Amino acid sequence: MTKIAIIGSEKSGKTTLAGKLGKKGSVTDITMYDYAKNDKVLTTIDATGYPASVKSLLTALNLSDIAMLCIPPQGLDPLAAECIISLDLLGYRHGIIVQTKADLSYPLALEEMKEKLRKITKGTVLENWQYHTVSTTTFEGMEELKEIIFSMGDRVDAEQRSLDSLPARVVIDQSFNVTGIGCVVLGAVLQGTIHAKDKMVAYPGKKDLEIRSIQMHDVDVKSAPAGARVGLALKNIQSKDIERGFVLSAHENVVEDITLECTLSQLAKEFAVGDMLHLFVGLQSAPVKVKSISSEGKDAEKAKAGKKYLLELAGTKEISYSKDDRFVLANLDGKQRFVAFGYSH
Ligand SMILES: Nc1nc2c(ncn2[C@@H]2O[C@H](COP(=O)(O)OP(=O)(O)OP(=O)(O)O)[C@@H](O)[C@H]2O)c(=O)[nH]1
Ligand SMILES: [Mg+2]
Repeated sequence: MTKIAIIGSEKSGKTTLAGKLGKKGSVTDITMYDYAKNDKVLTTIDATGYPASVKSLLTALNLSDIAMLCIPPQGLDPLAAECIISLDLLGYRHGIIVQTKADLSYPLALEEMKEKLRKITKGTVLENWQYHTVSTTTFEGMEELKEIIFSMGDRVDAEQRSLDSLPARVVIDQSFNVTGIGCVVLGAVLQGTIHAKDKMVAYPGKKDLEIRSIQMHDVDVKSAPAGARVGLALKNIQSKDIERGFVLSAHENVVEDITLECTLSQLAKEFAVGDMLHLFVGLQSAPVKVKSISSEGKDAEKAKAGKKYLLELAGTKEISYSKDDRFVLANLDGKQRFVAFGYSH
């Protein structure tokens, strides 16, 4: 089961490409496209709420295992640059750089563009990503793209088997009420294996629940492994008590204020004590105020690009996380909005 996020330059053909990879399903600030044939199951996620909302971009990336960065013949625009920074801050492992609208370019220009992109992505997580060229108009490269996606998907699946035995965690992206069934949620199994009748807790709200039944791509199953996209009918909880970003787990930390060990992006806008930033972890987010900045035990007034700091952040609402979760900080007033990644101290 492969989950892929389509991001990149504005008007690069992302939505058209997503539409060629599956059937349009649910639409919020992300749009899902589903494909299932034989043992090949693919969910393609278009971050339709981006660039207006960075949350849409992070949601699409967090629900996926593979990112597809689309660059048209016009090249990299500020949005694609912001996408690259977000991938780097997330430490995103798997992806493909897709040169789109090949019918509007020619081989030499595409080759030059590729060399440019290789230079720009040097030293980032995208450094060794595979390149591929497509056109959704002439269908050039489309079959090969699907093969690349599925073979990467197989590699990701194999990796995820090592997560099956960890404690189960499921991130929720939709929650609604179905007459006669009750609370139904959609989400992705981050790690572990879930079973019908498992008792779990929805964080950060700390509501106990039981899994009544599990579906994967509309088929009833008894259990679902790490990496699966699932629909769950839940017992003992109402849909109003669970929302996007909630995590079903046995244990998560719940906090409003947090101290993070952060590394600022080389391209971050500097910030100071007292500034407001936006904190993201998984699909959760919260505005936070910078209470203190310190570096090697010494207080600092400002945090600067490319440097490491210990940041004390005062939150405004409860968020939940697990020890190894990677946080991302953004400054929503910035031109390039992503600032840093960090781990809880
Ligand atoms: N010639 C050509 N045009 C394309 C191709 N793919 C998409 N387009 C056209 O490019 C325009 C933008 O396509 P979209 O799929 O909306 O691109 P997008 O990246 O989703 O755009 P935004 O979400 O607005 O950033 C549309 O007019 C498409 O018909 C292609 O492969 N070749
Ligand atoms: Mg679009």
